[in-house]
Amino acid sequence: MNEFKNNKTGVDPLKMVKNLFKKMKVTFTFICLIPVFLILFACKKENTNSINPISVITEPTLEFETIVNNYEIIWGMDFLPNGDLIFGEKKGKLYIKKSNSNEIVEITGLPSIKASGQGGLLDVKVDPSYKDNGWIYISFTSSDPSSNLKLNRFKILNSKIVELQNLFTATGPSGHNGSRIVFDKKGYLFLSIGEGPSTGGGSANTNKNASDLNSPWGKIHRFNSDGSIPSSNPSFNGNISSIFTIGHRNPQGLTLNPKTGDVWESEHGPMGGDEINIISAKSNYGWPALSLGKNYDGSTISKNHDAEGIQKPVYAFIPSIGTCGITFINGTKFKSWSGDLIVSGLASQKLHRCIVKDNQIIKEEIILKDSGRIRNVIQGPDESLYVSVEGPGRIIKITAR
Ligand SMILES: [Ca+2]
Repeated sequence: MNEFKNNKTGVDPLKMVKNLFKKMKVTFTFICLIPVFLILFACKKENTNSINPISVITEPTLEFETIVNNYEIIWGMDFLPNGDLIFGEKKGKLYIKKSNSNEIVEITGLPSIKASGQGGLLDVKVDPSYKDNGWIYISFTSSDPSSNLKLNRFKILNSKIVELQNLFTATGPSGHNGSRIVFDKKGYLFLSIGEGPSTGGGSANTNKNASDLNSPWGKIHRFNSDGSIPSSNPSFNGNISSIFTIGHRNPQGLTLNPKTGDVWESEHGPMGGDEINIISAKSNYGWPALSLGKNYDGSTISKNHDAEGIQKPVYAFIPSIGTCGITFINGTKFKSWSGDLIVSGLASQKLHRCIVKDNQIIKEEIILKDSGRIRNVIQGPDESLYVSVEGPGRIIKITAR
């Protein structure tokens, strides 16, 4: 206002010079402050960059790719050391998919397999020392009259099975068969076997196989890789020295926890009460006396899963999801998911990620859904997940980025 007035009156040049200097001083101060603002802005941006990746890298980005398609139910699958994927169809066929190509070769010469109900060619497992010994293991229901469940091993020469050996036979009628094969870090072979013919639990149960120490059914067995019995196996008061744990209903999932070295198991409950268990020697897991589920007629099996000397499940799915193959996430590619348990769901038709902390499952979320019944999941040597889905039988590869 004064300036305007002074210009109007046109007097006092000294005051005008003073004002000019004052203006220049303000402008100069502003120009000097620009780099300071720029530095402050740059620092702020740098801080943001250093924080953002922390939240970004905790979750992987997933890519899904179907690598095997239009097969029957793919029950068992495993990787050979050269990266080839060996997988079986429940109806009794075995194949190898070559690594880095779409070529799939049928392996001939399987033993005689009876595929009906839940039976057929079940799990397929490659020996941890395959490079040295070439052994591959399968579990299956045999076509002999008593529908025995068998554990065989063999080698493959020119796409044909050779040196076939029977390591174990569970005599008696099958039904709930299990059955998974897993090796622990010490090289012991674990085989899960279901209770056999399905009945209810609790007072409705007429099938006591799972608690019968002279029945191979409803148990988890432990062998040396040649089928002999480890001298450190627990001693039950029965006549089957391969029995490691008892009281299992239908354990269709078995996997090694790479961090702890424990074997983890999944088994089907009846209506509700699908279980995740940690397998420890000479333990009883409760079936048929105890279950968190109900019988199919709605009757109660037990009030809870608490009883002296009985192992409680680490986790129970209520309602049932139809637990089948399970695997732990190992390595670094799945980032914060490392150490979590991936559980396939037949009835849920979902792939469940179970967040594990201190040997407990603290949270559950879904990775894949509405794609068909999920039969099995394994982690490959490339750390990707390989998921067997039904209808039609296919293998979906899940890669983490
Ligand atoms: Ca149980």
